[in-house]
Amino acid sequence: MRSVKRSVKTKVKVFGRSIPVLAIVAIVASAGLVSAALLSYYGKITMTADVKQSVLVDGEDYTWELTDVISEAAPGGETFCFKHTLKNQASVPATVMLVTDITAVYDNGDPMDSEGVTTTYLTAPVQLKATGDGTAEWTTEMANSGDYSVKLTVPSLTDRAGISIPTDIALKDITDLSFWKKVTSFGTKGRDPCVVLAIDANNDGTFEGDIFAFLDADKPDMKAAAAEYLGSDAIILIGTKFTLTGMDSSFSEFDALLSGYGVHSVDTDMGLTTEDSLSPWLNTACGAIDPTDSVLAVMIEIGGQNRDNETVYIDDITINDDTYDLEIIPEDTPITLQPGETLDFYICYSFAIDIMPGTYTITTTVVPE
Ligand SMILES: [Ca+2]
Ligand SMILES: [Ca+2]
Ligand SMILES: [Ca+2]
Repeated sequence: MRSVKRSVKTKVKVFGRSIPVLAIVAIVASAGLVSAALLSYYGKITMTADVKQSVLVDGEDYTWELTDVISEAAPGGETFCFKHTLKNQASVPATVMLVTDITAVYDNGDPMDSEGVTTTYLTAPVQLKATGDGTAEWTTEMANSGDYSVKLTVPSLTDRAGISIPTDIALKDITDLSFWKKVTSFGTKGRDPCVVLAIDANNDGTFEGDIFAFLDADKPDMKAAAAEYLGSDAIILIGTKFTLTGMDSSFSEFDALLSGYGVHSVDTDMGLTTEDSLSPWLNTACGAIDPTDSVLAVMIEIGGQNRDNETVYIDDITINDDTYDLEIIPEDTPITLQPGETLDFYICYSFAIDIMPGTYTITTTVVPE
């Protein structure tokens, strides 16, 4: 103790700074206290990364809320499709799944069954339509490509069922128009499916016709029916005059450009021809229809007075350079995106014609597998 007291007045230089010797003693004493412990580490290396989300939905990360808006107050009987994209920004494959959640409440806020609304995930905006007791549905019962095809059925002569694909191609630019079909049943009458071109004859950018309503209309006067159900627009109906003589044992290709055709608008009433080539006609002006008019949808359909108890499977629809393989993305099924891959997909919401009024909320969540 004495030596410590004596040292208090002595100044020593350490690292260029003058400190009392007492402090040095204290430091030494302090080191002496921990000299028996073990090192907890030899060194530290720290990395900081600004991590971005690997898979983006519509180019956005999880913090964005994406919405599909159906503006119609009464969507019963209709299908609405919305385009979205998935993009894998990572340098390794990423696997995701689409998960659907549906809730429904009555107008008074009480919860109710969400029956009557279905959600389908597609890789192309293919819409299925049916009237009467007709049905149009995705099926794995048989397929020409992949796992799926579309099954159309019409139990009676007053039912219709079809597939509609939005397009925007001038009539004169149609170079390829075909599909694969397999008719597996028909009753007293059966025919191959028809192709219907929805033509924007008045060039306003929309097709204002109701194809099924026009085809089902009483037609003592086709031009009057066109005025009522097609407005200022037009259709070309492509098909065969010949009834089927038997079922198809396998899928076969139907080339619409090598088939008969009828043309209908407010100023044209041309019944199904027996000619077997639509191609030259696509470059011929006829009343309101010009070769430069746009085809805004291609429909493949069965129904009407020429078919009963008919069932047909449709697959692989080719419209010029695009072939629609009619595959859906099943819910809860892994989708693998390669590095840098962008996948367009469509969410289609279908509402039953007799759906209960209320508020339906459908949420699609893109989750890591
Ligand atoms: Ca298919
Ligand atoms: Ca139009
Ligand atoms: Ca026109």
